[in-house]
Amino acid sequence: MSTPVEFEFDAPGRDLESLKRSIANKLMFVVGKDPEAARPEDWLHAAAYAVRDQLVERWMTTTRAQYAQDAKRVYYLSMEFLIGRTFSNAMLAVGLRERVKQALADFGVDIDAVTELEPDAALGNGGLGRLAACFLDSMATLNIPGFGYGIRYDYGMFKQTIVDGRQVEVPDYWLTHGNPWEFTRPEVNYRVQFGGHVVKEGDAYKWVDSHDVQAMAYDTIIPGYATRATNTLRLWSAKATQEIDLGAFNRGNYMAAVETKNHSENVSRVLYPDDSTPSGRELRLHQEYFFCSASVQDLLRRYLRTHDNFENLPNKVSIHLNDTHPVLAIPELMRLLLDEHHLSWADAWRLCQGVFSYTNHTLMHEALETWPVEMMGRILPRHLQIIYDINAQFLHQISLSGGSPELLRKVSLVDEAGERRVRMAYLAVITSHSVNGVSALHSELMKESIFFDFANLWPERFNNKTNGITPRRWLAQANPALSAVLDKQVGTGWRRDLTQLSGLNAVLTQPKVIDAFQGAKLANKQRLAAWVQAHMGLTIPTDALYDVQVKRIHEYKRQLLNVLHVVTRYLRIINNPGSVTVPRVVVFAGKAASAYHMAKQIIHLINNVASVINNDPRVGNLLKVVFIPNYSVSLAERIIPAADLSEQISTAGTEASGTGNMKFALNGALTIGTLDGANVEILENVGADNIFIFGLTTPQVAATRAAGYQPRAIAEGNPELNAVLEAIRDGAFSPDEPGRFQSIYDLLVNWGDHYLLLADYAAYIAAQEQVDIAYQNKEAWSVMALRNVAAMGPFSADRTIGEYADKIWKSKPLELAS
Ligand code: B1N
Repeated sequence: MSTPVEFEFDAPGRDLESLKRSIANKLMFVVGKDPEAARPEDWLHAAAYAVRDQLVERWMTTTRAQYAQDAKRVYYLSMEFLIGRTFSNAMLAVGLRERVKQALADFGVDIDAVTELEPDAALGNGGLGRLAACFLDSMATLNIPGFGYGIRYDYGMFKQTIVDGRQVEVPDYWLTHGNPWEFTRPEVNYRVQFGGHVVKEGDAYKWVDSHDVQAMAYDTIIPGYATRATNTLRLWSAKATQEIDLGAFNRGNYMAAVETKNHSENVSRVLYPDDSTPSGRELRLHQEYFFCSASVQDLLRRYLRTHDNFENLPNKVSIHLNDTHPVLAIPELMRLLLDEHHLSWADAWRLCQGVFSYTNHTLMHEALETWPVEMMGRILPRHLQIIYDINAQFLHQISLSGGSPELLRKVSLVDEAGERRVRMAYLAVITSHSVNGVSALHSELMKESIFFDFANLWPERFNNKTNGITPRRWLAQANPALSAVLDKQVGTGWRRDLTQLSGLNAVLTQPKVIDAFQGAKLANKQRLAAWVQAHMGLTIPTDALYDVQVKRIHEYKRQLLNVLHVVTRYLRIINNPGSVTVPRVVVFAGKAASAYHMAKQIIHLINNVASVINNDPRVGNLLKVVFIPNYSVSLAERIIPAADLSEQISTAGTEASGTGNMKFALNGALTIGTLDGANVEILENVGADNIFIFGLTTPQVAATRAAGYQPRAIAEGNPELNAVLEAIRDGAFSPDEPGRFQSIYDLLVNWGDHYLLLADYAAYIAAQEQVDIAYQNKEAWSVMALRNVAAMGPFSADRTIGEYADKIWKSKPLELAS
């Protein structure tokens, strides 16, 4: 780095008067508003800039320390970062929430009202994107020098509206009012090439005649909690290399002149709304390469500021691949090392193996990304060559060590069956020094299924890192009521060391603790009920059991199984009055991928079931069903703290981990769930008496399928189930169109019920009956819930990131003066 510059500046003051002056200044000089005319959004922006100032100095201190200590940097490459809102989180991190609240109040502004105006940064679909956001929070909090790299989508996850019970997608242009948290970096930009072809000049390869797009950086500060460390999330936006096509412009065709520009800039326009499935479209491949190329160029440039050769790259750089979406970073790093920096193949390959590590997030076969060779050759001709070369060397090595032709075919990077396709997960596994799954069960299954042959070849490469969640957002911020109870009982240290919650075990049977817990839960139900009333015009009781399933809508997650229970309960209430005594509010929320027809049918069914049940006078407050539209991080923060029961009911072996399961338990909900994903570890930590486990295990699922599963026989053998299915089929919930849900009936009864809902139905209903019995003893229930809270220490993302840092990245915390 250059010689330090002597520089005077006013450190942003933290006292009330300084904050007020800062907010007033921001309103006038940055937002450009007269306080007389300022709208609530303007106050939000002014306050956001004032809070951001508190982070900037830390940010620079951290960067300087990284250079001074020549620290190893971790680059977390992810197509998705599901950040949510930033204002509250930033205030929490710098410990200024109460003072900012007071400052705003002194201007007559209600902090809660303006907080609600901030749009979510919804640059992700679901669990994978939210995990990336939790990881950034934990890396900063643990002083790990980390950078997130991703795409600054103009349009994030679509907004879900419900029209006549159906999902309708609306674009999410989240940048309408500007984004006060980002720093635009027009000077940080890289050329990203597409198309063209490769020419050989002597021994060297040149990629020519490409059409190019510029990647331009936008930086967001990621604060650590109660530390001076901050990290950076750098998101790339596509800019045309040429503003306009001068040729076309001069010929007088203005529209054609700007068309190319629009075309280039489409690369970062919109997030693909598919969760747990690949989209396989050409624009997606452009997006993946776009951000990989910019990120790898950027991190190499940073490395070369302080190093004059690449020998130290693996000691100074870790590149983590969040699923296969960023796997093109591998051939891109190879290309840059070979073609731009003229390293030998052997050196370049050794360096790649030293820097890359990979996390797998799903086993579902249809979810594994592959790209047609034809498409990749057309868009990324040099990368396809490099992939071929990697494959040739790898297959050669396998055959030298006695691999059969059959094995070679199975492990090849190119799937030759049908249209030839590149298997991105295999490229990740072959290159990475570490391959991890996201829960103990998933990591085992990963070795037995999709990576079986590779786990035989390199057992030492495979490991588990069970997911975690940040306690800052998911407890301190989302649930102030419960946080206050915990602070009183175990102190405030759990925010940085979640295992301190185990201190609850010593006090959780005391009546005053139980009372306080119940008070917090009630307050959270009231907060949710008020939202449902205000936004949906629906009244829900606050003395009922809140039974909640919020997550993406997917057949494997089995929202339909939950519906089968709801309808069972409904039929019991009307056919057998008095048989159901525990009032429930069943809450659903979640988005369906826009092209996923069956998931959309499920949403339609839930809404139709809700309107029939909610309007049936025989039911009253015994059962209410709510589908909350447009599930998001900020809605999760409102819904999860209000839950009593957490639905985690995926078919065993399908949910890689789940992280919602952890959020609910941390907020004092009991889980009803299968032995799937991280539910297994939640069970181990809370104990079998404090969770409702039901259903087939993973081996039983396999055995059931292998034995020739007959869902129709199950339906016919269970009159109550049969009545439920027939009610759905015959239009009890769609009287205006009785055949509407025939396809759902068929899915379960006639088309094989792939996810074994009917096989698990009886066990699920029995578990729900146990829930009712348990809930009738409110004290005992609260004690069980508190035991869950007390046991959530291991599910902090700080634990997860600590393990990644130690075992995979070998990165050390930065030393910062406090
Ligand atoms: O990743 C989460 C896990 O907790 C969930 O169990 C898992 O389903 C989720 C393609 C995915 N796996 N795969 C995806 C997302 C977007 C996409 O385009 C796949 N998401 C998961 C965190 O480990």
